[in-house]
Amino acid sequence: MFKNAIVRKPGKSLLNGITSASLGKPDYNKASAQHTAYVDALQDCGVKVTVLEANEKFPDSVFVEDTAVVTAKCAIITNPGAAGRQGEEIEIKEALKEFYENIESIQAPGTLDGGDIMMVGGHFYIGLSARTNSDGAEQFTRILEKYGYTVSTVSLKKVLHLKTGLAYLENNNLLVTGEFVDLPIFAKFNRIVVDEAESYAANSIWVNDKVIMPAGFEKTKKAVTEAGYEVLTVDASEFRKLDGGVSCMSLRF
Ligand code: CIR
Repeated sequence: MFKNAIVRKPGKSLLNGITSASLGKPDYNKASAQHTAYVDALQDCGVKVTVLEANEKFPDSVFVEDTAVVTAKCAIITNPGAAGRQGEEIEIKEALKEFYENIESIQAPGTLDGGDIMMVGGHFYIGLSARTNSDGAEQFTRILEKYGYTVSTVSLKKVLHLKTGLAYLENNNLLVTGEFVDLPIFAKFNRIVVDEAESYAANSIWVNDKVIMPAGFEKTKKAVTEAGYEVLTVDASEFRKLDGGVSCMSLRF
């Protein structure tokens, strides 16, 4: 169960965030309201949410998930893979000091984005992507092994991050879409396959037996509900314009 979450408010500089989508510029006021509703949803799942103020210097800093990986035994501060995002992790480290004695870091030339890490109990899947390089993955592996955790790597072909297309919902249930659907490495899970048309909904999060999903993906919502979860939906349209989703906007631990 998670007790805490850390989020950062979006700044007005959000408009200049990195994107590969062609959905237009995010609307700051809408994004702000959506972020507030997202925090409410996390609170509805029973976690205490630390809300950091916006950092205008970093347009993508609302996507805190990429700056750290938080486990039961340690926090690992990343070296984000996008040059323009390097530095976001500094304030996150300060915030995590309140909660963690063991804080580790990924060092250059290693890069790693938290969005590429999926935790399944004591096992961590690492996506090798345009953001997470093999040096970053190796450093991450050495750190985790020190704490008794195990890892596997998965090479990404199409999507930005591993968790763009996957969400572990506990109880062996895996929400999965696109390039990950038929990978043998995920065959042991009860796979809830998300249609290509709803692929954005694969970026959802399990929080204390509830699942927070983006609004507007009824087929996936029905499948997750039928798997036994209470589903909370939040409008994430403004963050989708920057390739971000509901997992990207919090650290949960
Ligand atoms: C980026 O390209 O870094 C941001 N615009 C989106 C980050 C999304 N984060 C995530 O999937 N964990």
